[in-house]
Amino acid sequence: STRASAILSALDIPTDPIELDGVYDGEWKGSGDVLESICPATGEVLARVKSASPKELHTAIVKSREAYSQFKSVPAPRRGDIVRQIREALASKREELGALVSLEMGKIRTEGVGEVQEFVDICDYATGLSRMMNGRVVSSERPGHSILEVPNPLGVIGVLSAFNFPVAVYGWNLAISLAAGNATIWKPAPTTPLCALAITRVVSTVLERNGIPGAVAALVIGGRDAGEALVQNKDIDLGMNGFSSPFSALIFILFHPTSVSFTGSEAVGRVVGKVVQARFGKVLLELGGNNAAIVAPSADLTLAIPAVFFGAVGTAGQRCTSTRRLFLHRSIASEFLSRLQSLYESLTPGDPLVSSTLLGPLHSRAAMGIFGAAVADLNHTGAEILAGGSPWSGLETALRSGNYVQPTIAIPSSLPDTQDGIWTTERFAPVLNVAIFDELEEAIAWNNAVPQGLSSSLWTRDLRDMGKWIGPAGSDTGIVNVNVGTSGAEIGAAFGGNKSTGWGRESGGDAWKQYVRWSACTVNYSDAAPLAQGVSFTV
Ligand code: UN1
Repeated sequence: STRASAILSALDIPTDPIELDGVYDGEWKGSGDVLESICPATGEVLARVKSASPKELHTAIVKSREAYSQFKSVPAPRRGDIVRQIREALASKREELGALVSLEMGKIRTEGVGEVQEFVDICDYATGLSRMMNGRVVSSERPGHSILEVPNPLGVIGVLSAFNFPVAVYGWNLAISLAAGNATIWKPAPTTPLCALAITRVVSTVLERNGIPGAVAALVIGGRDAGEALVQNKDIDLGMNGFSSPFSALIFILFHPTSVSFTGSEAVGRVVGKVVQARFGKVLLELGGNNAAIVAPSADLTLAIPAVFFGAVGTAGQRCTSTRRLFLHRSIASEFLSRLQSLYESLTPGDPLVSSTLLGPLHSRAAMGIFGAAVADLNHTGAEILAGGSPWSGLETALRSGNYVQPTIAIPSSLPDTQDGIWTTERFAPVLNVAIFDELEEAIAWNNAVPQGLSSSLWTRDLRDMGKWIGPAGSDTGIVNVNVGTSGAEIGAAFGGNKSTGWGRESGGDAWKQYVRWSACTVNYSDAAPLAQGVSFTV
């Protein structure tokens, strides 16, 4: 369509019906299976992309290893300057890249642009970090000794990212990984190859201009096979012919893998975690969220209602931080729900590229299936459906093949502290389950009653509620907000979740410390060689 070709040509991506190379390791190539990029709003095929063959995957790993050997000796502030140049290059194409995210992933325009902004922000952060990745000097118990904690580059970082944030999540990892002196191999979700191509073009242009080997930021587009090959070091070793370990250290970032069912994300994460751990690699997991918002009696509803609306409906419910559970105090419940319902009723689905659209399509047919199954479960178990409850019909012609569903609010028949899958399973779709509480302690217990532990938010103006919420008897999630929704975290804080979310932390905070190898270096500058703990060992 002209809509698609305008966006692609603004990013110099050929729009002819040719097959695009999906591998970059310093050179562009691709001779594996062909993947299709499908527009979630219209169903049209946007492009065909040649994925990595097993041989190309191995070559990319070898080249990343070589690139790392060179890059690790580049001084960190110089690496930071390269990240700064990537930031400039991304910012100059913010609108174009944002439009591509909307076109291929399906999120609305402002969120597509916001995702590019998130990459820009983390580049700023990593540039600053490149002059601040400091270790400490520790007091030694021995005279004339110093103990230094030294961070050094780690190795090759494998990044497996999901469809829902096809730009920002890679950005978090790339920016910090580069500042830390590593090479990165990216395997994006197979359904968002164009975002990955466009980003890698921007990044590789900067690297090449600076004389840095392109394989410092390698790209291997592929499906499950490529992911497995990356995760299973053993196979790669065999193919590598003589290298003891192509990944001296390896971090795997795993968000919800595409076209895997809702149990899939945790299930696949469990496998990845075990496989990487079995060879003592490093693993960083970001798995499912099942995030709750709690509204206390003192909450300012004019803030809380739109925030819950955005948390549940924004990105069509496909953020790992999306609000999926809502616990309302009995005193405000009916007012809250009727105002929230009116907001839901005001929604009309539209082309995500049109700036007034608030509700775009789900990303894929698989996501439609997840939505359908969630709603069917609610219906079978006698839940009360307050809004939505089916796919969207009566769409304008251009969008009839799009993956549009009605955002849904339900009051399940069970209580949120049961093991009922309606409450305990992450459904990657805009379905919000509601329950009513009388005491804050009860709502906090419900918040903590699920396996996942990513994000949560409390709406209150009572300082005592806040104290409880962020304290030892409070929320057990990795992100704990007060009068701020569950989604939309800034890059400066560490992002990640506890429990079955995988305990990983990315982006800000101390996350960078995982992207380096730490050594405690004891240096003796005295003329004696005393042993620690006063041990004596003289003949
Ligand atoms: C994700 O949903 O996979 O906090 C990442 C947020 C975004 C990142 C979400 N900054 O919602």
